[in-house]
Amino acid sequence: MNQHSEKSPVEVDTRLKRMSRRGFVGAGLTLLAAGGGLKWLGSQTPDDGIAWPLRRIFEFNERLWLATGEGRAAREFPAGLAREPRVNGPIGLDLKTPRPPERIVLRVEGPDGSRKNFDPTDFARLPRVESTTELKCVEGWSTVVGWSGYRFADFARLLNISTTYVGLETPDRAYYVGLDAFAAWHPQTLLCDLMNGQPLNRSHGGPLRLVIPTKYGVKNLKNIGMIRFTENRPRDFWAEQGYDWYLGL
Ligand SMILES: Nc1nc2c(c(=O)[nH]1)N[C@H]1C(S)=C(S)[C@@H](COP(=O)(O)O)O[C@H]1N2
Ligand SMILES: [Mo]
Repeated sequence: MNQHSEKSPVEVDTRLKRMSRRGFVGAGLTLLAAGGGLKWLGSQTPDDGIAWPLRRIFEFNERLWLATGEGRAAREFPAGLAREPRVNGPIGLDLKTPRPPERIVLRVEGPDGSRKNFDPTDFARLPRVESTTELKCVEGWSTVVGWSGYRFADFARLLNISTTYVGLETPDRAYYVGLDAFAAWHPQTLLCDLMNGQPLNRSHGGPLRLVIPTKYGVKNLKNIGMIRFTENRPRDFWAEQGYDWYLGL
C-alpha cells in the first residue's frame, strides 16, 4: 500500500475541499503541463470528442463541485413570505444618523492598494435584482427577507476587477468581513439598498449592505463603507473571535 491509499476518508475530504478552494482550472492546467501539454493530450483516444485526461478532470470537478456544496445555492422563497427581520448587530452602524443619506458613499480598493470613490449613480448601469432568501443568524433564528439590489458579480464586472478575495468593512472599520471569490461572485450575493420594498434604514444596514444568503448572518455586512479587492485573505471580525472563516458555502 502506498501513502495515498492509507489516508482516512476525512483527511481526503479535507484535502479535496482545500484543493477545490484553490480552483480546478489551475489544477487542470498543472496536470496538462505535467502530462506534456496539449500535443500529448491530442494523442489520447477521444471520448465524447474530449481527450480522456481532460474529460476525467471535468467529471472529477463536477462531482467535487456538487459534493463540497460549491455548486449549490441558498433556497429562494415566494416574495409573499418575506418578513421584517429583527435588528441584530449594531457594530459599525452610524445610528445617530436617523435616515440613510441620499448618496451612497462607497470606497473601492483595488488589488494594488489604490483607492477610489465609486460613483453611486453607476449603480443605475447595473440590472436591479430581487431575491427572497433566509437571513440566518448563528444565534439560532432565521427570517425570510425580500431583498433588492445589485449582484456583486455585476458590480465587479463594471469595475473590471476579479481577485481571489474580497474584504468589506463599515466606514468606521469597526466591523469587517472577508469572502473568498466563490462566495463574492456567487449569483445570490447582492449589494442591497432595499429591504421588503423599502429603503434600508440605518439599523438594517442602510444605505447599502451585503446580502449573502449562502452564508450566516454575520457575513451579511451592514453599512458598507469600503470594498477591497485583494489576493490576500482579508481579516474577518467573527473569525477573529474564533468562528469559522467561511461560515457557509
Ligand atoms: N455592520 C454590521 N453588520 C452586521 C452586524 C454588525 O454587528 N455590524 N451583525 C451581523 C449579524 S450577526 C447578523 S445576524 C445580521 C443581522 O441583520 P439585521 O439586523 O438586518 O437583521 O447582520 C450582520 N451584519
Ligand atoms: Mo447573527
